Amino acid sequence: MPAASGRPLEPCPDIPPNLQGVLYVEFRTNRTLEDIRQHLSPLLQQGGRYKPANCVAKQKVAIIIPFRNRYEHLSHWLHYLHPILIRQQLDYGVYVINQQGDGVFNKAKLMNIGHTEALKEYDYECFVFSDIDLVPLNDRNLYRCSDKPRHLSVAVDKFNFTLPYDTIFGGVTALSREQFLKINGFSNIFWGWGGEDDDLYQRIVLRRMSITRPDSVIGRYKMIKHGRDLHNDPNPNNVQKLKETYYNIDRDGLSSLSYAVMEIRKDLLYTFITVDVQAPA
Ligand code: UD2
Ligand code: MN
Repeated sequence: MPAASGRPLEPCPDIPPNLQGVLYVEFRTNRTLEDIRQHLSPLLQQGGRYKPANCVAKQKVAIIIPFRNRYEHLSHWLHYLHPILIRQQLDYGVYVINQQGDGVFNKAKLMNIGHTEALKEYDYECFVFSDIDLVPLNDRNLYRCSDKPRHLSVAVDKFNFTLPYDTIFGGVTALSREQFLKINGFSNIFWGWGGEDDDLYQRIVLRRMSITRPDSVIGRYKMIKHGRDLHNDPNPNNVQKLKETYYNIDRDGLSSLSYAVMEIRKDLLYTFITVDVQAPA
């Protein structure tokens, strides 16, 4: 797009110039959406959209957040993440995918839905899938995609800032459109808590990819403390499903995704999409 002067914009630099490094993050303050909106209104566009004014962003990134009844977490996340993503000079949009009703939660299916709905709006080339309760402690942890699927939440305070196991791929991840298509997205059949992130990792390996991570200094995160939500109990069946990724990968995922959009609401800070995921009765 031409700049006001008529000259085309230069690409943004590889390393964004205004990063701060280590960040101070706390969740004791009560944050209202109205305060956050006021603060960010000159910068954002409806739907939680932003792009740098003075250069062409390296990537178009959709941030996908699975959601149900975590409004306080949403405020903290928006308060911290928008300024970070702006400093990272991304052309991005924030999509909160809200599961309607009180059926069993299905995080992975919400991720697939977010990917599909975001692509209807804009030509996103990178998808960052994030829990709502994870805030990075270092803004050098770029919310961009790389040549391999990337695990961003490497050192979470809840796990004493180490990886609880080597192949963990939950929390915050970044996959390009091509990488996500290659693995047919997430599985849709992991109802309740657990397993869907390990299944995603297995899909990546099955499609002969490997993952990358930032180091454990840059990849630090703080997780908002919470108990287990209602209707999201650990599901023992998911353990068996993890043994079947090889058989399911082609027939279960983006290729079999079925859902109904109930409402799309544009806030300045995010696009809120309420969906019926067709939970089992
Ligand atoms: C771990 C993983 C997470 C996910 C989960 C289940 C990390 C750091 N996190 O998180 O990525 O794989 O285990 O396997 O490894 N949510 C709602 N409302 C609900 C239930 C869930 O909004 O009622 C959303 C919300 O964005 C939340 C996410 O789903 O952050 C994951 O659920 P969780 O926070 O209960 O799971 P947790 O912390 O054990
Ligand atoms: Mn959590």
